[in-house]
Amino acid sequence: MIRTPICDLLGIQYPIFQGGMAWIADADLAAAVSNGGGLGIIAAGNAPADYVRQQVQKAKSLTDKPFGVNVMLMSPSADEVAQVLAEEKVPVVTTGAGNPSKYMGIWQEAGIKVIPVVPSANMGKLMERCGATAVIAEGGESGGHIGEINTMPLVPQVVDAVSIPVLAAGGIGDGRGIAAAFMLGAVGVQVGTRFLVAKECNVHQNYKNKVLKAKDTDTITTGKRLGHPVRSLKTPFSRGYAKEEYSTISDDDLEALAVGALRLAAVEGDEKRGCFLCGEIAGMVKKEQPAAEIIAEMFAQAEEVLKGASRWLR
Ligand code: TUI
Repeated sequence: MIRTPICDLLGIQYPIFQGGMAWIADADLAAAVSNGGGLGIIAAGNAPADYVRQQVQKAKSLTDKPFGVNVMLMSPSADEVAQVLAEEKVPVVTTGAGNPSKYMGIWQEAGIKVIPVVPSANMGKLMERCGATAVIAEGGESGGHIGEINTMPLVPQVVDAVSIPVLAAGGIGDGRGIAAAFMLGAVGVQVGTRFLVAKECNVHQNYKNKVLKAKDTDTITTGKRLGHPVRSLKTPFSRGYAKEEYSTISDDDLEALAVGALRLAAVEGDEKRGCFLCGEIAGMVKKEQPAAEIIAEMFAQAEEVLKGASRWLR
């Protein structure tokens, strides 16, 4: 069985976090992942603080295992959400799309373990100095908002830069990816895209079907011009946005094009106007299955891979 220091630190069975996917990762998915032995994570995304509190309370009713909440730091509700998480004393907070240092004090006072996503070694160092319990080094292969460096070079450079545990994210879709993350010095992984098709994931069925049908070359990154690159499936929306990005359109009009597109994909399943965030491992996602089964299958494969890894040695 694979156990690493992050398992003891957080009280989880398998060293795997489910990515906090905005508009998608709710209490049902988070509780299923936590009950399956990983760390389930509720995504706050752009949601108001009341919604986040309600989801946290629901997760507490669905699992007695630790779970986390992801704070999307560009959200207009980030301040209120941060306060609610301190009041609710959630076990773990992860953060994305920014620098969470202004909230570290209130979270630490509440006994919360803070695990920020970092896109660079420097950001990892900064988070360690602010008191982070661990960091998630997320490479550009992942879905959603991405940094500039990919997982293979990012993880070892973050590992070398900090003394706290590092989890690897971006491009991890099966047990081979988990084994590779360990080789890079990570103590665990965060996986988003594979959990999109978990039975307990309440995303629209059209979204699941699109991920199940997608192949390796079916994602695209857009949003670089406005400084917020995002990886999503190639769809009429993302292709149209990509075209406009290099047209004479104003920044304001470009930004307006994307408003509401995540909700249209996740909630309405709108295949024309929705933005279907998805990582590069899309082609490795083969079937809908319970979250617990996804976790068990990934770690069984990782163990096999790690046992066989020495076969190339002479
Ligand atoms: O946050 C994510 N992925 C996301 S957030 C999201 S919602 C969204 N909606 C509209 C526009 C943009 C996003 C969808 N997907 N992943 C974690 C992540 N964090 N990736 C990269 C970063 C990051 C980037 C810069 C973390 C810190 C950072 O620091 C910059 C600074 O402030 O110094």
